[in-house]
Amino acid sequence: MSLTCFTKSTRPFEGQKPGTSGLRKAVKVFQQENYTENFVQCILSAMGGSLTGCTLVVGGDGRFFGKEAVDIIIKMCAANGVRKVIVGHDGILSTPCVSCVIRKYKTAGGIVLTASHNPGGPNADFGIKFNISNGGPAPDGVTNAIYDLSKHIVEYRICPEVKCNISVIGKQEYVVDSRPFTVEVIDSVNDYVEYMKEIFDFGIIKDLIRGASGTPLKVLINAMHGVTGPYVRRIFLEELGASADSAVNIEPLEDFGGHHPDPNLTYAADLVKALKEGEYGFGAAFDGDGDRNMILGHKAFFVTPSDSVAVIADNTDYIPYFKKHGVKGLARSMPTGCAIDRVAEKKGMEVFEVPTGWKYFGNLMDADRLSICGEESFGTGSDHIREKDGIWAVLAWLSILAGRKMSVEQVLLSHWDTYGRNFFTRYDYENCESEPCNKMMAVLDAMGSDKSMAGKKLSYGDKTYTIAKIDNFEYRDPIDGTVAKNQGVRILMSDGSRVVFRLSGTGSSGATVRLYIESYESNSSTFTKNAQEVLKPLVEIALQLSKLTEFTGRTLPTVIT
Ligand code: VG1
Ligand code: CO
Repeated sequence: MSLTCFTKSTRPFEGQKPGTSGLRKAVKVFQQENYTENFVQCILSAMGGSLTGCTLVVGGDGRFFGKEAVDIIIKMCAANGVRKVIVGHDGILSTPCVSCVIRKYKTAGGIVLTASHNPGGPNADFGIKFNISNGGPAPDGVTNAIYDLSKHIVEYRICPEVKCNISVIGKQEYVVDSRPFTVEVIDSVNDYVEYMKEIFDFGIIKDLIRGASGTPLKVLINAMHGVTGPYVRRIFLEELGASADSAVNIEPLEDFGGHHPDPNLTYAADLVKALKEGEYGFGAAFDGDGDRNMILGHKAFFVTPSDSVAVIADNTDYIPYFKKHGVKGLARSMPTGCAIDRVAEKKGMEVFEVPTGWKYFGNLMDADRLSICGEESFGTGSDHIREKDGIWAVLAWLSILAGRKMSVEQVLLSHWDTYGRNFFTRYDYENCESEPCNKMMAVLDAMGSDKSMAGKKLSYGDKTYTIAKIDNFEYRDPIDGTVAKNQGVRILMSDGSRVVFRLSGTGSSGATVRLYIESYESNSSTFTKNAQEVLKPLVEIALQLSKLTEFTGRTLPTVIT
């Protein structure tokens, strides 16, 4: 029996503009009649000629409203001429896994249902992201096209008769408008785990954990009730033989247990606390959709994400994937600390500075100019896929610890010994009012064209910095020439220290100001100092210069990392 499709008329919704990583809004916004359907139709329509007969991957981080969204997407894919949809079991696929599956099965792209590190549940956030055929987040050209379509949409296509049970693994076949249509529900972790076993030597990591040649390494992995739970169970407990108490919060929950599924020192405080007690030698946490990671050593020794990616880039000899494929180049997002630049310089490699957001790395990887990259926001990854990858980062770290026979702290100390230390911190002022934040950014932006700023001396306590240059970061993609403007105001000091201000593009309401501070030290007596103390003068200078408290009314940040 051929199922019938319908064209339903609709009206545009305002603000369906994807941000740094997809469209993120309150669940209640997505639940409005036609809201989700409109956006999905715009994604499908933006695919143009590649839509008919294609295969798409659909999955998400298991948050509230995810299953409803999967159902809508399947019904709309059926009606829009898609040939096949590959869905994660129960709708569960981590963001890196979606990227892996898109690439492995050479599909036209995928739709990821997540608001990543934003809280979930009926009163929290939902999100929809589109990934293209390279497995990476859609570039600006595509998301702009989706947004333009959303402003003029008058109808969408749906086939309500396609009833699909996503809790059963296997193929379900349909005939829709006389065309065959297939939904294949896949195991959420198999493809990803197989790939990780190709990239890393699981035997070596297993030996490290069980202490085959010395003391066992006790690890604690916190999945924060996000999507990584099933991956953690399979990889760390079953494959790598870590004891059952090595993994916590591994049941994905629709509301992440009421927490922010964001692996940083504030929101993963329970991991920090457990590591401080000293029983564990290694700790890690992931965000809701599994693309972010936080790495801690014994006694909660904190590895900044900017250092983490630099260490991985410096130690690729311990990772079989890089021995096989080589390392073509390195990159970081603009606000990320510059530790990786030093590794690139020493190794004679290209290093790229791109705007915030993983979508800017994809072209460089596709052109074979980039292998390892990261963001200060706990994102680390490589060209094995086109998303940042939390579990990959942990496996990379464990491979390095095994190879170098050192603790996390020793690896960092040896890294700083070679390269010096880029002290880095980020202050987030979440949920501010938008207007005053926009004004503050405009004032900072104007400083860029104020000739009197260069050479200006700014002091706090006995520290004095001289402004070398202020600008608003602009990026020209070296591969396709597209230009991304207004990516954050940079205040560059004459000694190489940097202050960066930008507004978040992942919030669902209001504004979040991010203040990034970095300063470099080559004197080894400073390496073990507390970053907050070292950076305090520069933070204070940044706050005075921007008049942040006057504009936002905030005297303290919500999160410091
Ligand atoms: C934040 C981070 C950025 C990251 C993005 C998506 O964006 O700063 O580095 O790529 O989140 O991460 P913003 O615009 O809020 O600063 V995730 O884990 O949400 O996919
Ligand atoms: Co994420």
